Amino acid sequence: MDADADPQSTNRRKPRRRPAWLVLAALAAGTLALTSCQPPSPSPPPVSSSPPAGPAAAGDIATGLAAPWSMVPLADGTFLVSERDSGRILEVGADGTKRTVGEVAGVVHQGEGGLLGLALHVGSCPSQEPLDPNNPCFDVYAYLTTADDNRVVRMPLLGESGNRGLGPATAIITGIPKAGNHNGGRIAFGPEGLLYTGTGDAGNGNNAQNPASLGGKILRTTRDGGIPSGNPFPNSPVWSLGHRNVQGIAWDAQGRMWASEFGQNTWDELNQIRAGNNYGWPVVEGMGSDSRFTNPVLQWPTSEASPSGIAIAGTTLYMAALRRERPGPKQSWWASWADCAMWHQRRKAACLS
Ligand SMILES: [Ca+2]
Repeated sequence: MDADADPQSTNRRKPRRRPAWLVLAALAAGTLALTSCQPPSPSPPPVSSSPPAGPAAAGDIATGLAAPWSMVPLADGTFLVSERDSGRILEVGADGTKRTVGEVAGVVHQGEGGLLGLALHVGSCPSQEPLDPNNPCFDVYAYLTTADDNRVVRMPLLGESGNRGLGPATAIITGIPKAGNHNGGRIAFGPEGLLYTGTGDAGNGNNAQNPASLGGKILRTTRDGGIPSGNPFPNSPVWSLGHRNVQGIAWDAQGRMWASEFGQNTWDELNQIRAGNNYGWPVVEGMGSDSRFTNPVLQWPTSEASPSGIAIAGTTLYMAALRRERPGPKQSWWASWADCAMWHQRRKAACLS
């Protein structure tokens, strides 16, 4: 969730309101999904505002979660869910049962900072050598705000379904700027198995254009935090720059990377991410004519939606978004399947084919 959407944010463009009820929706609850596709066009394709013809809401899976921010599926059908404010990771069963797996040490919740993104990767399994391919062990990666910075840590996921716990945390990436808002926070492993981390400008747009800052970037590292070969800048984890607040990253079947961008006053964006490219913030918001910067593939007025998590199924990109109720005929809230902290009233579409 972007800080702009947080009631405590001091830099939001409009007040947002979170529903009193929090719902972890099923995948089928993709009511907020972005389903209408437009043919590729050299100019930004129009954003559909028509109701999606895709998945229908299946109902609540789990309620009573405190600012759930990220969730990752496990092979047994359960989900790991991060609670931003409490710093807890929970396992949530398909029947809605909730259980605390552990509390991530060092989480300091302030504004939209706290325990944010989660990701899973096969771990090193020190007690299980050689690795049993039929019973791998996993590490949980978590992006969190601490007293000093934003960082990514790794913890062994212990135990079995219904009895899971967390091993000790190892810092993987440290020194990402923190603030009350624009903390970024989305992490995911790309198709080649490397770790991508979306950061925010921490309320200081200069960070996004400063190659020495980890703020306002998408980072690419090894699972240990090292700099992999092929990164665009020497000895740097920076994969792309010029971002305001990246809270959604995903890859399509062709291996192309996409990211959502939460705009300030004018345009939200969907960007196709390429190594070394500069996406313009804070010099340009939305489409521009400066050849130094890469324009978004899609943009829409910030009054329509506030984008966060994204996911791709087939050629449809689903984007969770938050928007307060508008004047006029009352519309319903929909729960996001992509990120349970996100809500929206409008659907955004992107055709990736
Ligand atoms: Ca941009």
